[in-house]
Amino acid sequence: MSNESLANLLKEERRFPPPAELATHANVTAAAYEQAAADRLGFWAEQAKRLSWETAPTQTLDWSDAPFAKWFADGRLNVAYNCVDRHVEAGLGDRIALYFEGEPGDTRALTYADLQREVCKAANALTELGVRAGDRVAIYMPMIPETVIAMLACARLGAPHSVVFGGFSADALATRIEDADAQVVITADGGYRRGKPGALKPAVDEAVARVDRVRHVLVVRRTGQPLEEAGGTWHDSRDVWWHDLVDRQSDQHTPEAFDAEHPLFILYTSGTTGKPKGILHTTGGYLTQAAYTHHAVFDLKPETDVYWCTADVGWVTGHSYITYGPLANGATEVLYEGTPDTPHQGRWWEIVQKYGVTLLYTAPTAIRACMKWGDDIPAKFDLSSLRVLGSVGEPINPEAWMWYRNHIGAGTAPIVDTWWQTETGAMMLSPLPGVTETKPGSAQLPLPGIAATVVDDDAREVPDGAGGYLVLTEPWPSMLRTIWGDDQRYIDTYWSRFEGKYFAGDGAKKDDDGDIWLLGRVDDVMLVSGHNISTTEVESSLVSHPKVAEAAVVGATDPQTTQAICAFVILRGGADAETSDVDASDAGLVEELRAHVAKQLGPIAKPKRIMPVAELPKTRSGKIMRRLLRDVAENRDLGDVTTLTDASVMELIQAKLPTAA
Ligand code: 6R9
Repeated sequence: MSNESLANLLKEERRFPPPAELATHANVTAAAYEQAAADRLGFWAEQAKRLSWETAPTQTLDWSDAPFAKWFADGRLNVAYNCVDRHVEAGLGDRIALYFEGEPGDTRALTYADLQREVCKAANALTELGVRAGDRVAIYMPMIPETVIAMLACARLGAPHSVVFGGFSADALATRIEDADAQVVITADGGYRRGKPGALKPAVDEAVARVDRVRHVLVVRRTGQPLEEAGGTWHDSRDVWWHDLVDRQSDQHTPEAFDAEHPLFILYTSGTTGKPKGILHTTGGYLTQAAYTHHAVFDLKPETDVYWCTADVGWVTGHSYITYGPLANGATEVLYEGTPDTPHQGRWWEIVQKYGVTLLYTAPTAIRACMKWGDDIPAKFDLSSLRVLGSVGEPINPEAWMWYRNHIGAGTAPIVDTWWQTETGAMMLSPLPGVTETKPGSAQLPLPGIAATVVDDDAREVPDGAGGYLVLTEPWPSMLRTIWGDDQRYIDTYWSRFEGKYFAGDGAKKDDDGDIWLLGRVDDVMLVSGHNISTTEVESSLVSHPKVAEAAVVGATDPQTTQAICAFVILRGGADAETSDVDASDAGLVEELRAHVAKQLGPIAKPKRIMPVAELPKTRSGKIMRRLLRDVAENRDLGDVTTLTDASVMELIQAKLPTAA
């Protein structure tokens, strides 16, 4: 960003107070903010009591070696015991932990007692394979119960896992196995996606052949596809079937307590440049914040709620809000293997109806896809069980927020827009459903115990109504501890831009009430005629037009204005830009959209070019990859496309741009 704050263009006046009933019975009230403000560390020490410690901590934060934090350092605990055994001991063994829904329609329900037996067997199996505390284990799986069981079995043994998203290539898997030096890999023959079995084991074979350090590969049979047909090979000395090894183990296993700062997992995030960063999370602080935020932000009532997070376990959202937070809280949750539109575009809503889901956590990209498919699809299902709706992953455009509230939440369920990162480990900014008067499109304020603000280039806090950079001004329990094997990169990436503050890399603004709005990654901010303009605000303005379902905006180099705003839009109602009568040549619609943005945000934000497209390039966790669109808009060869969900999307977009200049 240049030496001028981010412009504050979008004005949003709509306000939604919490439902009275929810507010009356809310787990967390406004008092939490006051308690945490009066004694932040005392507040977190109190939250740590949600966990069962073998040795309770007497210390809270040790920041003497900043930015390397230690939380609850003299406490000892076992994460798997906290997520499973203690609930069984408390008499809740018959409560459902996981309702598994396979994409082909197969189902399984695991109680906490079932989960305890499975986790114990898996821990015994890993022990037989030689896994010891401190050893790293790579997990490359579809979304099935064994994935959660494998993570918990690793945690039980104190063996940090590195989950690699099942959609990643052999190459990405090899890099991650190598960086973490994992010697055991847990995988499956495959999983179901879009109505078909997709193989995983062949990619493991390829990756393992390349790294040459892996001793064992433990393979769950999920699809039953013949391995050779899928291009894989079985290595007798290395590979072992889960059902051969795990099923014959004892279902008893005594958990050992580990130090609060014992590593729990490594999760890789790919930045735009350089090799992926292995984000390291540890035990006590991580679990404390994952459990507290899940309790507070979803208002979880474990006796009655049915919770569903649609993320993949390969992302941090799946770690903190499928595996660790909900299970630490004794929740009942849905685990769904497949895609939202298989076999039909109402699949998610059918699942909500079937299980009576009360708390739903999903991403703006999915909400916008549902908007595009049409209002009539969710209308066919009974969604009346839903009482809190969560969003994560990207800024949620105000119109997508309104659609989510009205069409999924019956116009009454509060939306919690949760801002956080792989690095933060757990939620950081979010409304509280029983307290906050919500605003469409804003994550609003730091959670109790979290300190965040918006600063300008000189690290000065911006006044209300101004924009800048989001920073975290105090350490928090679930913060990353370092980048695996690269302390210097940890310091350089997060703690060097502003002295003593964590730099999140996101642009943000404060509104007139001091509430925070996320405005996209700092790398994506556009500079137009001397003004810094947020991609998010222009995109949200486009999405507020009734004909637009989704928009991606980039700044392309321009001789007159430094950068010119270029927008790529997906039209609503399933209108496919390939087949509909509206396309790039439809000057009428393009003019209408340009005028709409100019009217809403001012002439400075009026896009120079608008191109209707059928799809947008997304990362596999659903975030728009603006970098690639910038390459297209500037007529450059495309950079790295390996993390794209579907690389052919870029060909389609390029084919639509004969006049790009
Ligand atoms: C949890 C997760 C982190 C980046 C983050 C920001 C964006 C996530 C957001 C949001 C606006 C929200 N982001 N949640 N932006 N509002 N509610 O997504 O982690 O994959 O590491 O991504 O995602 O840009 O910096 P991760």
